Amino acid sequence: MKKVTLGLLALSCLGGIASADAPKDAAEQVTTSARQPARKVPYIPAPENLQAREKFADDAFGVFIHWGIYSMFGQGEWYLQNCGMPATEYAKAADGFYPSKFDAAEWVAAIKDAGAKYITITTRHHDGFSMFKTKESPYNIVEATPFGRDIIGELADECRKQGIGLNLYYSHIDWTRDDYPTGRTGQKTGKDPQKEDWAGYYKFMNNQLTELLTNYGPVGAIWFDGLWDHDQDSIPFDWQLEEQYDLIHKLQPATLVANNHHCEPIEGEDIQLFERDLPGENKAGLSGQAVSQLSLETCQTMNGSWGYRAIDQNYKDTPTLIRLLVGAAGKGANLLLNVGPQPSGEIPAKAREHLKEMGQWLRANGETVYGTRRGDFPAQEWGTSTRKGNKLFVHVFDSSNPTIHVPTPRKVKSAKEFATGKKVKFTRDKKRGGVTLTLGQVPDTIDYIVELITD
Ligand code: H79
Repeated sequence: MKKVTLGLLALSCLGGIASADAPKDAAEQVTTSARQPARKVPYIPAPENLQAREKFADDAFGVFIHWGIYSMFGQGEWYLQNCGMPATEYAKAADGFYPSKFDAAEWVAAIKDAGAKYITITTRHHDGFSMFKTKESPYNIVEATPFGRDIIGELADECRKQGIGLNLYYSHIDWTRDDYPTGRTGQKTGKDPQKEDWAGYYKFMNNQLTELLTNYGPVGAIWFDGLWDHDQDSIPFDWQLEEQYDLIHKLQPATLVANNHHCEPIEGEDIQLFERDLPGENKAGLSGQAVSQLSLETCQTMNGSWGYRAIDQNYKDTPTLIRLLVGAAGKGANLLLNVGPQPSGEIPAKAREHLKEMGQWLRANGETVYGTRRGDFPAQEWGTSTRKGNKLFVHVFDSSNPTIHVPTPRKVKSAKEFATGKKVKFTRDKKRGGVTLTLGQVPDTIDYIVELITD
């Protein structure tokens, strides 16, 4: 295995796991660091890539899909590792994978109706099972299941037909292949340590990435996950990201490279990801990293699980999800909201219901979310703000106070209720700066929106 000790870019990012949903062995405070070598050749994003970043930020809302043979066990996507069973036993599930109700057209229609502008789907998660047609391993949906269909291909076609984007999740970890050098996770799956071969595994990944970026039309983003598997190696593990990122950008210059390493962005990445927390917040313990100037995305579960977990019916209600989306937009971040389809191929009914309600809300209020950038100030106890040109949308989640202070540094010219166009009284706050809005008696709503015109 190639080990690099020179030219290390030490990125310190502290992450303590506090979430009840985090893997069991992650209960203690941990330190993670990307510790990857600096690039040899500086990364200069192509013009179409820069454009894609803006389009990505405009899109504001995507739906994440975790689906694989793990869904059949109904215990989340980490089941192979958490259960500690041999990968050979786990793999037997593939023989029974027949999602008789899978319909790409239905998925895409439901997701589009929710107001999401793109889908990010797991093409291969840490279990190592490929959900697409690949020549690189027989352990894939077309060859190893009776279903035999390339669901990534079907989804790609439908996304194109219905006019939404497709991003592809790709795991850096593999708990099944012998050639993947085992890290902090997946130590009990029976891989043969004698057969670890980083060079071989790296080639395998790059060949699969080439398939993904060649066979399915335009790919919005490649969404990596798992770098943290080797963040505590005594000799920093070199994932050879420069060559891998360059390969992606060479195959599709507009494809955004994203990596869920929980650290500050590494050169060559086009967007910055946050897991289970809004940028700058760290309640779940995976997001202590500084917020960069890149376009941002926060992924979050609709209940508490990524892959289908039968016992987890603990869904966030629709107002919470809408405020999450608006709260993300207020910080300049997209929300990537997860669903975990069932073994049948259906999206759970509760998730469908919430998506539908989000769509209803977005059809009325989407103008204050899509195409906006972060607001003029950090989130306030009453809510947040988003900006589009000279419009500042003030989003009031808690309207129990008849007046609120809006600390914008810009001069406010007018204020009106977004829903009705009715004028809203505002006075300049000479002491604190910004303006005070007099809301009066406001109906209890998910998000009371005031539109300010500023200079
Ligand atoms: O795909 C979903 C999850 O399966 C994956 N990312 C999302 C999008 C994910 N896996 N683990 N986590 C998220 C939480 C990370 C836990 C970690 Fe650790 C804590 C990584 C490093 C420290 C636990 C302890 C796992 C490895 C060591």
